[in-house]
Amino acid sequence: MAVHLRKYLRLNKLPHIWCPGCGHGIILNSLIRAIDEVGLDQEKTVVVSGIGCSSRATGYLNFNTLHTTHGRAMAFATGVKLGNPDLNVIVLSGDGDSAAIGGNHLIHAARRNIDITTVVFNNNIYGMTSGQYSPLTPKGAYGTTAPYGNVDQAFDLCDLMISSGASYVGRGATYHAKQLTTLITSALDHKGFSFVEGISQCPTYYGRRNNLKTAVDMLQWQKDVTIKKKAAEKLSPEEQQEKIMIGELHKVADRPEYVEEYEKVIEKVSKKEGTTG
Ligand SMILES: Cc1ncc(C[n+]2csc(CCOP(=O)(O)OP(=O)(O)O)c2C)c(N)n1
Ligand code: SF4
Repeated sequence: MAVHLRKYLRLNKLPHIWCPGCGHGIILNSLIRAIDEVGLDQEKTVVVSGIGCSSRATGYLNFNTLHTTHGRAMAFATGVKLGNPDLNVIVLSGDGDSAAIGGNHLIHAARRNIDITTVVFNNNIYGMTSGQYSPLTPKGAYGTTAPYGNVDQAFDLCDLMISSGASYVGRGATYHAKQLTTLITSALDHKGFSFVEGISQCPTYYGRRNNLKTAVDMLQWQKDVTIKKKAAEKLSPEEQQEKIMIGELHKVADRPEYVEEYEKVIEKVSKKEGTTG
């Protein structure tokens, strides 16, 4: 890692505990580079995570960090942002953490368009608890709780975020680490709820069960299956079904932001009650 980026890490917490070949470190690297690019003030930045391999990231980041309970990162983050709107608030979460137990918090944060940036580390599985299937495990894929193939239809979490009201949505992958950095940079720059899904690899649990035995196999799979948004637009709907679209998927600049809306109400009521000058 470049020397000037070391200040963003708690070096005394390293080496990290992620398995060899895990993609989560690549997403952390992209996040750090994006934070540096945007020039966020370390003292004014709060990073919140839930529980899971992905959520270990807050342990390594040298910011104000909250490692909260499973699925509740967004609820804590919403409280932090409303308590002090001057803070930059970032949520880091796994696909299980954000889309299963934390699913309601996530869609309501998007609905409110609160100025929080969320990065979901999507390894398609519950990594920390040894490979149970998650809402993002593809139909037919294997997990410890899907030994004969998952029968559930997976969420497209980016589509869910767009329809819930998120004003910035992007999807990247660890294979395309530079693009992932660019997406997180744009998300951090964006005012309103910004969401980036980072496709990550878990060779230990997802890979081994799905005939992708090594991290290299998993990265090759990402390379084969992902397609940039512009290129995808040239494909038929059937061909698109076979691919995972990456890039900036959605951006609107004019949706009212939640904290600002909330503050307008406070100002109006304060004037009425005569509690402001
Ligand atoms: C309330 C509660 N339920 C279940 C658990 C057990 N648990 C810990 S991590 C985890 C899943 C993590 O998976 P994911 O969010 O996909 O992240 P990953 O580990 O794959 O990065 C679960 C179910 C818990 N800690 N708390
Ligand atoms: S179990 Fe999977 S997600 Fe967790 S650290 Fe290992 S490779 Fe990464």
